[in-house]
Amino acid sequence: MNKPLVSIIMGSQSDWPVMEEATKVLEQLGVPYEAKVVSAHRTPERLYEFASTAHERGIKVIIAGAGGSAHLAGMAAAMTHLPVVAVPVPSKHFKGMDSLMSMVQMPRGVAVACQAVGGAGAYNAGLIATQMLALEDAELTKRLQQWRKDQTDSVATEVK
Ligand code: RP5
Repeated sequence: MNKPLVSIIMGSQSDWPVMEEATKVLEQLGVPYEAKVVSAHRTPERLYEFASTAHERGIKVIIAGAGGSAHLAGMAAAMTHLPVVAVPVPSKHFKGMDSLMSMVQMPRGVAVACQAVGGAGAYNAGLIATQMLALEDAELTKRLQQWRKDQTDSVATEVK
């Protein structure tokens, strides 16, 4: 596989069933990615190493998914100039409302692009990362435009 341009990080292996959704558009449109477990609170040094060196490895966009008190995206964004797309993962007790609130309300000056809670948010994280990369990639732009056309064409007019 080519060198990854998108890095998908998540707080726990248990986030993967949700975060795997982010890989779907990336695979369909041929965007190379990597996926790693990086926990803000369980592996803080791994997070520091990851976020502070991601740009040197050629990563262009980071997708960060976590549940509960989900500080992963904000902490990653604090340590890199790369765009960070946040995915609130549904949590056991509050169904991801806690994750959403901890990601969406970033104080001024450190930005994360927060998506919807759960699988749709993860899927759209892959999509928006692709759109960002397409800004500087004419071939990817063509594939993205075709992908969008195919999606539009696939929507039925009649309900049955
Ligand atoms: C967060 O705590 C993770 O992102 C995950 O969503 C949640 C639960 O993690 P596990 O206890 O399943 O490892 O750090």
